[in-house]
Amino acid sequence: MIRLIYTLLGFALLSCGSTGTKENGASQGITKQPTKTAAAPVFDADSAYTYVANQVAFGPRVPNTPAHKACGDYLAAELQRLGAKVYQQEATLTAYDGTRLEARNIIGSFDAANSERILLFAHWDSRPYADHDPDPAHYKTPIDGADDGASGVGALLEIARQIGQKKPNVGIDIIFFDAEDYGTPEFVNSFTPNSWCLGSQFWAKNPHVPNYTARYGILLDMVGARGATFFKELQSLRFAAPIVEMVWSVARDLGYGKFFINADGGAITDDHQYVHAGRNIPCIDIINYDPETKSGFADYWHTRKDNMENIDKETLKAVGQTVLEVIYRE
Ligand code: AHN
Ligand code: ZN
Repeated sequence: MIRLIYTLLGFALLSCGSTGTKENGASQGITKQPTKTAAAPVFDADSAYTYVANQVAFGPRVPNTPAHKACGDYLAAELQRLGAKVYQQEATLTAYDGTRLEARNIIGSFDAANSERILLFAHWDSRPYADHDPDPAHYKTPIDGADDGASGVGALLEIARQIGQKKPNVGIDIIFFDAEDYGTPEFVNSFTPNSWCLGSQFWAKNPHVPNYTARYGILLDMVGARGATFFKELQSLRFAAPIVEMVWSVARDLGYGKFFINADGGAITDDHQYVHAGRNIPCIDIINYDPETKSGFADYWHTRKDNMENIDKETLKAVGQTVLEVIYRE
């Protein structure tokens, strides 16, 4: 049995001090008792939802398919339209079974001349297999990936739209990584190391800008499902504890404590690990995870149920507004 989630022992949790507060400005569409005012724009959850739906409408974004190509073109064009400098990084990557994947990382840079940068990222491909589906007849059915894939990208496109309208103090890079979710399926009995996160592995070795770095990175992975919970992911705590504490504290300030749980979750193999390992950028993963469940992931995970029915604007809002607030406090 392949162990994707594991527990880290002997792990020291660092706490960072309080985050800065700003005393100016009116509350801007923040739900539930804002305790701090901020200059962050309002994250429009309807817009983010539409961005999620637009991706799903292409069909499963499985590498080497027309839907994947068309959606990639859409994402690049949209980033450009919103004012980003767009880089498209194409690579042929080898999957666990030897399949050659025509992959594309899509990068949008805002305020590219600014040397102070924050990196935001998500994966835009969707899983070719419903290998956790209750019905084994569907193990090889590609999933919609409304949450697993499209939600993070949708939230980041809405963040890009806001950044394009109001420039923050820091430069922002948004990366949509490809081929994250083509990892060895449950129905295959062999283990291939590093079969997940192929796009981020490639980028970490070949960044779009030589010697690329950023203050820190935030990964949005499965950030749109109804009833999602974001526990503090253990690799994030290990390498970027102050960022985790800052983000979770901002979320609590904004009234989103029911999503951002003030407790440790599991350690998850995800794009943030490769970005950290390859570029030495401290990265955190905001990911729907529940340490109480069997796999740690929700019941729709890698099943046909990960469709638009699964998406809740309230969850998108909690994550999107929190990330915007973090950016505009810099
Ligand atoms: C693994 O299952 C190895 N990692 C979870 C990362 C992931 C998959 N995120 C979405 N799908
Ligand atoms: Zn997945």
